[in-house]
Amino acid sequence: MAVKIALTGNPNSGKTTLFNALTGSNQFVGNWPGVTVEKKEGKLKGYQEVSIIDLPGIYSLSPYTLEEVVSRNYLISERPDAILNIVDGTNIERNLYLSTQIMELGIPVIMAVNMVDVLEKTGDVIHIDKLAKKLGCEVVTISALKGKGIREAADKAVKLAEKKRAAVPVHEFHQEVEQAISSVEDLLGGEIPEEQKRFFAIKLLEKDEKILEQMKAVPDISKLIKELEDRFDDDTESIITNERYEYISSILGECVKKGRKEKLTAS
Ligand code: BGO
Repeated sequence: MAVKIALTGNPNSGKTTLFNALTGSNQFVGNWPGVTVEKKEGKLKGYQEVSIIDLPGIYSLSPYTLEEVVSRNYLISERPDAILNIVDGTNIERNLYLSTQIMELGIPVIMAVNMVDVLEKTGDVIHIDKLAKKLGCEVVTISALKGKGIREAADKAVKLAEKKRAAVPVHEFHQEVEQAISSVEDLLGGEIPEEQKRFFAIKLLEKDEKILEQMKAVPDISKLIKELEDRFDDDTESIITNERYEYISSILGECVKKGRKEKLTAS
Protein backbone atom coordinates (compact mmCIF):
# COMPACT_ATOMS: atom_id res chain seq x y z
CA MET A 1 0.00 0.00 0.00
CA ALA A 2 1.31 3.48 -0.88
CA VAL A 3 2.52 5.53 2.07
CA LYS A 4 2.89 9.32 2.10
CA ILE A 5 5.23 11.08 4.47
CA ALA A 6 5.23 14.88 4.62
CA LEU A 7 8.40 16.78 5.48
CA THR A 8 7.60 19.89 7.49
CA GLY A 9 9.80 22.53 9.04
CA ASN A 10 10.89 26.15 9.20
CA PRO A 11 12.76 27.69 6.27
CA ASN A 12 16.49 26.89 6.60
CA SER A 13 15.91 23.96 8.93
CA GLY A 14 17.59 21.66 6.40
CA LYS A 15 14.47 20.30 4.71
CA THR A 16 15.85 20.45 1.18
CA THR A 17 19.11 18.82 2.26
CA LEU A 18 17.18 16.01 3.96
CA PHE A 19 14.73 15.60 1.08
CA ASN A 20 17.58 15.29 -1.43
CA ALA A 21 19.43 12.80 0.76
CA LEU A 22 16.33 10.65 1.26
CA THR A 23 15.10 10.63 -2.32
CA GLY A 24 18.28 11.06 -4.43
CA SER A 25 17.50 11.60 -8.07
CA ASN A 26 14.06 10.08 -7.70
CA GLN A 27 12.22 13.43 -7.50
CA PHE A 28 9.39 15.20 -9.27
CA VAL A 29 9.38 18.97 -9.07
CA GLY A 30 6.39 21.09 -10.11
CA ASN A 31 4.08 23.69 -8.63
CA TRP A 32 1.23 23.32 -6.15
CA PRO A 33 -2.09 23.66 -7.99
CA GLY A 34 -2.98 27.27 -8.77
CA VAL A 35 0.05 28.89 -7.11
CA THR A 36 3.70 29.45 -7.96
CA VAL A 37 4.96 27.62 -4.91
CA GLU A 38 7.30 24.75 -5.67
CA LYS A 39 6.04 21.24 -5.04
CA LYS A 40 8.59 18.51 -4.56
CA GLU A 41 7.78 14.87 -4.20
CA GLY A 42 10.08 11.88 -4.34
CA LYS A 43 10.30 8.17 -3.63
CA LEU A 44 12.08 7.27 -0.42
CA LYS A 45 15.25 5.38 -1.32
CA GLY A 46 14.98 1.70 -0.47
CA TYR A 47 11.18 1.67 -0.48
CA GLN A 48 8.96 1.03 -3.50
CA GLU A 49 5.78 2.44 -2.05
CA VAL A 50 6.84 5.37 0.13
CA SER A 51 6.61 8.96 -1.15
CA ILE A 52 8.12 11.95 0.58
CA ILE A 53 6.34 15.28 0.06
CA ASP A 54 8.55 18.26 0.79
CA LEU A 55 6.12 20.91 2.05
CA PRO A 56 7.07 24.60 1.80
CA GLY A 57 9.13 25.86 4.76
CA ILE A 58 6.90 27.72 7.25
CA TYR A 59 6.98 29.21 10.76
CA SER A 60 3.39 28.58 11.78
CA LEU A 61 0.13 26.89 10.82
CA SER A 62 -1.68 30.23 10.98
CA PRO A 63 -1.64 30.94 7.30
CA TYR A 64 -0.45 34.43 6.49
CA THR A 65 1.90 33.53 3.64
CA LEU A 66 1.16 31.51 0.51
CA GLU A 67 3.60 28.86 1.75
CA GLU A 68 1.69 28.53 5.02
CA VAL A 69 -1.61 28.21 3.18
CA VAL A 70 -0.22 25.48 0.89
CA SER A 71 1.40 23.51 3.71
CA ARG A 72 -1.59 23.75 5.99
CA ASN A 73 -4.14 22.85 3.34
CA TYR A 74 -2.10 19.81 2.38
CA LEU A 75 -1.87 18.64 5.99
CA ILE A 76 -5.58 19.17 6.67
CA SER A 77 -7.04 17.95 3.39
CA GLU A 78 -4.63 15.37 2.00
CA ARG A 79 -3.75 13.89 5.38
CA PRO A 80 -0.29 12.33 4.91
CA ASP A 81 0.24 9.03 6.75
CA ALA A 82 2.98 10.59 8.87
CA ILE A 83 4.84 13.86 9.33
CA LEU A 84 8.61 14.06 9.60
CA ASN A 85 9.05 17.39 11.35
CA ILE A 86 12.57 18.69 10.87
CA VAL A 87 13.78 21.14 13.49
CA ASP A 88 16.97 23.21 13.42
CA GLY A 89 18.63 22.20 16.68
CA THR A 90 20.67 25.42 16.74
CA ASN A 91 17.48 27.48 16.67
CA ILE A 92 15.15 25.20 18.55
CA GLU A 93 13.03 27.82 20.31
CA ARG A 94 11.69 29.38 17.14
CA ASN A 95 11.29 26.00 15.42
CA LEU A 96 9.21 24.51 18.24
CA TYR A 97 6.45 27.05 17.66
CA LEU A 98 5.49 25.24 14.47
CA SER A 99 6.06 21.81 16.04
CA THR A 100 3.54 22.45 18.83
CA GLN A 101 0.90 23.15 16.18
CA ILE A 102 1.84 20.15 14.06
CA MET A 103 1.27 17.93 17.08
CA GLU A 104 -2.39 19.02 17.11
CA LEU A 105 -3.26 17.81 13.61
CA GLY A 106 -4.09 14.25 14.61
CA ILE A 107 -1.41 12.81 12.30
CA PRO A 108 1.49 10.55 13.42
CA VAL A 109 4.57 12.78 13.95
CA ILE A 110 8.27 12.11 14.35
CA MET A 111 10.63 14.98 15.06
CA ALA A 112 14.15 15.06 13.63
CA VAL A 113 16.41 17.55 15.40
CA ASN A 114 18.84 18.57 12.67
CA MET A 115 22.34 20.09 12.63
CA VAL A 116 23.61 17.77 15.33
CA ASP A 117 27.11 18.23 13.84
CA VAL A 118 26.90 21.94 14.72
CA LEU A 119 25.58 21.17 18.21
CA GLU A 120 28.57 18.90 18.79
CA LYS A 121 30.84 21.84 18.03
CA THR A 122 29.00 24.40 20.14
CA GLY A 123 28.60 21.98 23.04
CA ASP A 124 24.81 22.50 23.20
CA VAL A 125 23.00 19.40 24.43
CA ILE A 126 19.40 18.55 23.59
CA HIS A 127 17.94 15.77 25.74
CA ILE A 128 15.81 14.07 23.13
CA ASP A 129 14.18 11.61 25.53
CA LYS A 130 12.89 14.46 27.66
CA LEU A 131 11.87 16.37 24.54
CA ALA A 132 9.93 13.35 23.28
CA LYS A 133 8.09 13.11 26.60
CA LYS A 134 7.30 16.82 26.72
CA LEU A 135 5.99 16.83 23.14
CA GLY A 136 4.35 13.41 22.96
CA CYS A 137 6.15 12.20 19.84
CA GLU A 138 9.29 10.27 18.95
CA VAL A 139 12.39 12.46 18.58
CA VAL A 140 15.66 11.61 16.83
CA THR A 141 18.79 13.63 16.06
CA ILE A 142 20.18 13.93 12.56
CA SER A 143 22.70 15.77 10.47
CA ALA A 144 21.03 16.12 7.08
CA LEU A 145 24.27 17.54 5.68
CA LYS A 146 26.47 14.65 6.84
CA GLY A 147 23.77 12.02 6.33
CA LYS A 148 23.97 11.07 10.00
CA GLY A 149 20.84 9.45 11.46
CA ILE A 150 18.71 10.14 8.42
CA ARG A 151 18.12 6.50 7.46
CA GLU A 152 16.96 5.73 10.99
CA ALA A 153 14.68 8.79 10.99
CA ALA A 154 13.11 7.75 7.67
CA ASP A 155 12.67 4.12 8.75
CA LYS A 156 10.95 5.29 11.93
CA ALA A 157 8.68 7.61 9.95
CA VAL A 158 7.64 4.71 7.70
CA LYS A 159 6.89 2.48 10.71
CA LEU A 160 4.85 5.27 12.27
CA ALA A 161 2.93 5.82 9.03
CA GLU A 162 2.12 2.13 8.82
CA LYS A 163 0.87 2.03 12.41
CA LYS A 164 -1.38 5.02 11.73
CA ARG A 165 -1.39 6.01 15.39
CA ALA A 166 -1.90 9.76 15.53
CA ALA A 167 0.20 11.95 17.77
CA VAL A 168 -1.57 12.74 21.02
CA PRO A 169 -0.44 16.17 22.18
CA VAL A 170 0.57 16.17 25.81
CA HIS A 171 0.53 19.94 26.03
CA GLU A 172 -2.47 21.32 27.81
CA PHE A 173 -3.38 24.99 27.70
CA HIS A 174 -4.63 26.83 30.77
CA GLN A 175 -7.61 25.02 32.28
CA GLU A 176 -10.12 27.60 31.08
CA VAL A 177 -8.69 27.56 27.56
CA GLU A 178 -8.89 23.75 27.58
CA GLN A 179 -12.53 23.97 28.64
CA ALA A 180 -13.27 26.34 25.76
CA ILE A 181 -11.43 24.04 23.31
CA SER A 182 -13.48 21.06 24.39
CA SER A 183 -16.74 23.05 24.23
CA VAL A 184 -15.89 24.05 20.64
CA GLU A 185 -14.97 20.44 19.81
CA ASP A 186 -18.42 19.36 21.00
CA LEU A 187 -20.03 21.89 18.66
CA LEU A 188 -18.15 20.64 15.59
CA GLY A 189 -20.28 18.37 13.46
CA GLY A 190 -19.44 15.18 11.61
CA GLU A 191 -17.81 17.23 8.84
CA ILE A 192 -14.62 17.35 10.91
CA PRO A 193 -12.96 13.97 11.60
CA GLU A 194 -12.56 13.19 15.30
CA GLU A 195 -8.75 13.39 15.25
CA GLN A 196 -8.82 16.87 13.67
CA LYS A 197 -11.32 18.37 16.08
CA ARG A 198 -8.76 19.79 18.51
CA PHE A 199 -6.89 21.54 15.68
CA PHE A 200 -10.09 23.03 14.25
CA ALA A 201 -11.36 24.06 17.70
CA ILE A 202 -8.11 25.93 18.45
CA LYS A 203 -8.17 27.64 15.05
CA LEU A 204 -11.81 28.71 15.54
CA LEU A 205 -10.95 30.16 18.94
CA GLU A 206 -8.08 32.02 17.25
CA LYS A 207 -10.68 33.47 14.80
CA ASP A 208 -8.75 32.04 11.87
CA GLU A 209 -10.73 33.31 8.88
CA LYS A 210 -9.35 30.84 6.37
CA ILE A 211 -10.54 27.94 8.50
CA LEU A 212 -14.01 29.50 8.68
CA GLU A 213 -14.09 29.74 4.88
CA GLN A 214 -13.19 26.06 4.57
CA MET A 215 -15.95 24.81 6.85
CA LYS A 216 -19.47 24.11 5.64
CA ALA A 217 -21.08 24.52 9.07
CA VAL A 218 -19.45 26.99 11.46
CA PRO A 219 -20.68 26.88 15.06
CA ASP A 220 -21.31 30.17 16.83
CA ILE A 221 -18.61 30.39 19.49
CA SER A 222 -18.71 34.15 20.05
CA LYS A 223 -19.85 33.73 23.68
CA LEU A 224 -16.98 31.35 24.45
CA ILE A 225 -14.51 33.76 22.85
CA LYS A 226 -15.89 36.71 24.80
CA GLU A 227 -15.67 34.82 28.09
CA LEU A 228 -12.03 33.92 27.47
CA GLU A 229 -11.13 37.44 26.35
CA ASP A 230 -12.76 38.95 29.45
CA ARG A 231 -11.09 36.44 31.74
CA PHE A 232 -7.57 36.94 30.28
CA ASP A 233 -8.03 40.56 29.23
CA ASP A 234 -6.51 39.76 25.85
CA ASP A 235 -7.68 38.54 22.45
CA THR A 236 -7.92 34.79 22.02
CA GLU A 237 -5.22 34.62 19.34
CA SER A 238 -2.73 36.25 21.72
CA ILE A 239 -3.85 34.09 24.65
CA ILE A 240 -3.13 30.92 22.67
CA THR A 241 0.15 32.24 21.21
CA ASN A 242 1.37 33.31 24.66
CA GLU A 243 0.57 29.94 26.10
CA ARG A 244 2.49 28.21 23.33
CA TYR A 245 5.55 30.31 24.13
CA GLU A 246 5.23 29.52 27.84
CA TYR A 247 5.08 25.82 26.99
CA ILE A 248 8.12 26.15 24.72
CA SER A 249 10.06 27.93 27.48
CA SER A 250 9.27 25.11 29.87
CA ILE A 251 10.46 22.58 27.25
CA LEU A 252 13.69 24.48 26.69
CA GLY A 253 14.35 24.80 30.40
CA GLU A 254 14.14 21.05 30.85
CA CYS A 255 15.51 19.73 27.58
CA VAL A 256 18.24 22.07 26.34
CA LYS A 257 21.58 22.78 27.97
CA LYS A 258 23.59 25.49 26.25
CA GLY A 259 27.27 24.75 25.66
CA ARG A 260 30.02 27.19 26.51
CA LYS A 261 31.55 27.25 23.10
CA GLU A 262 30.68 30.04 20.72
CA LYS A 263 27.82 29.34 18.31
CA LEU A 264 29.08 28.49 14.85
CA THR A 265 27.26 29.14 11.62
CA ALA A 266 25.75 26.19 9.78
CA SER A 267 28.17 25.19 7.07
C1 BGO B 1 23.68 26.48 3.03
N1 BGO B 1 24.44 20.46 9.35
C2 BGO B 1 24.97 21.61 8.90
N2 BGO B 1 26.13 22.02 9.41
N3 BGO B 1 24.36 22.36 7.96
C3 BGO B 1 23.17 21.89 7.48
C4 BGO B 1 22.59 20.69 7.91
C5 BGO B 1 23.27 19.92 8.90
O1 BGO B 1 22.84 18.86 9.34
N4 BGO B 1 21.43 20.52 7.22
C6 BGO B 1 21.30 21.58 6.40
N5 BGO B 1 22.35 22.41 6.56
P1 BGO B 1 18.33 23.75 3.47
P2 BGO B 1 15.56 24.42 3.93
C7 BGO B 1 24.88 27.31 3.26
O2 BGO B 1 23.11 26.39 1.99
O3 BGO B 1 18.30 22.27 3.26
C8 BGO B 1 22.60 23.68 5.88
O4 BGO B 1 15.36 25.88 3.71
C9 BGO B 1 25.41 28.04 2.23
N6 BGO B 1 24.81 27.96 0.98
O5 BGO B 1 23.65 23.16 3.79
O6 BGO B 1 18.46 24.60 2.26
C10 BGO B 1 22.45 23.57 4.39
O7 BGO B 1 15.25 23.60 2.73
C11 BGO B 1 26.56 28.80 2.48
O8 BGO B 1 23.26 25.80 4.10
O9 BGO B 1 17.10 24.23 4.33
C12 BGO B 1 22.10 25.00 4.04
O10 BGO B 1 14.85 23.95 5.14
C13 BGO B 1 27.10 28.83 3.75
O11 BGO B 1 21.60 24.59 6.31
C14 BGO B 1 21.26 25.45 5.24
C15 BGO B 1 26.54 28.12 4.75
O12 BGO B 1 19.48 24.05 4.51
C16 BGO B 1 19.75 25.34 4.98
C17 BGO B 1 25.43 27.35 4.51
C18 BGO B 1 25.30 28.69 -0.12
